[in-house]
Amino acid sequence: MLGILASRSLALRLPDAVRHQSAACSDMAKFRQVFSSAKRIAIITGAGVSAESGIPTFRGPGGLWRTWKAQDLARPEAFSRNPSRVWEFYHHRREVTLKSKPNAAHYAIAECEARLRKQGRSVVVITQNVDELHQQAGSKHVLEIHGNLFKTRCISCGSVKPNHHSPICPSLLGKGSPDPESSDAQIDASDLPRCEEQECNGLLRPDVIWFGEVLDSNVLTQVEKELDMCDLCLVVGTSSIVFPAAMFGPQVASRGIPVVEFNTSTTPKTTYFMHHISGPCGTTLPVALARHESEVI
Ligand code: BJW
Ligand code: ZN
Repeated sequence: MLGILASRSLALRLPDAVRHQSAACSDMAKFRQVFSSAKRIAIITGAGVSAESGIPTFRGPGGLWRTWKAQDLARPEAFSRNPSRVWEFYHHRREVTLKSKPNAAHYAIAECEARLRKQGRSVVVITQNVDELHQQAGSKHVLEIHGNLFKTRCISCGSVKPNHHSPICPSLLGKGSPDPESSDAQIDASDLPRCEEQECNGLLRPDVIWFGEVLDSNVLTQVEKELDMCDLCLVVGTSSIVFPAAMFGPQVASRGIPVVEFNTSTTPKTTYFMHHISGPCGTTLPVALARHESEVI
């Protein structure tokens, strides 16, 4: 009794940062407990997982390109109106991403998947990211719900092709500076990336999902299946404000399944989840997903 009173009065006197830290520690301990018995783990990721690889998040520092927010450029109307500007934006992001490497969070997820597979358990990554860093880290089961920066789609014939060229076309060489003082390169559409299918020559666009566009129905069907089957769900480095991904975690939580958020901040969905583990996921995930003492292999 005295012990409880003492720890309560101590907690009252603790500065906020220390109190949050101790809450985070106990959430980590609780996470490790549910993790040890989970058989099917779904990991939903967002831009925060790649932040420590040097790729700016959409809504954090460095999220503006020149004076535009992602939602100004990542939409079909922006591409119809000014394909040159939108290609400059994507060319810049492709170049930044090509120079980036997976970080400790990507590796922790990939290593966890490989280890658990040997135990007859599974991990699926449901990512909003378009940077391929999960695959580069070694994750095998990845569902890319917002497409891929290194694939192009022809707006005439629909052909989708992988493309890692740097630059993607000669006219974009040296273009795409994010500096707000830079002006548009105003590249003629005939010099932007074009389709190489026989006799097509249609304009190519990045094979990503823009605002107002529907997600690939095959991918969504697989996502639904995984969300229905999982017995533990992690929501990592996403602001949880873009639909439909914003609802994936709450949807799993509504089945009574533990959902744990890993983020540097709380989000509008934090209150739906069983635990929130605060901090950069390059630090928290390696601890969270490390081999548990109960694992036999
Ligand atoms: C860290 C960290 C560290 C940082 N460690 N954490 C229902 C209601 C209202 C609106 C809609 C609705 N349904 C559909 C809509 C419209 C729209 C939408 O959601 N709008 C909202 C803004 C309200 N959705 C759509 O249009 C979607 N389509 C759709 O639903 O079709 C049907 C339909 C259409 C229209 C009407 C109704 C139905 C398509 C969405 C496509 C999103 N596309 C983009 C661009 C992809 C291509 C590209 O990369 O250019 O996807 S937008 C951008 O946001 C990108 C991201 O994947 C997505 C999510 O961002 P994310 O990953 O969460 O990043 P941030 O920056 O927001 O957050 C980073 C987080 O990390 C933060 O929380 C940090 O704290 C944290 N962090 N460092 C841990 N080290
Ligand atoms: Zn074509």
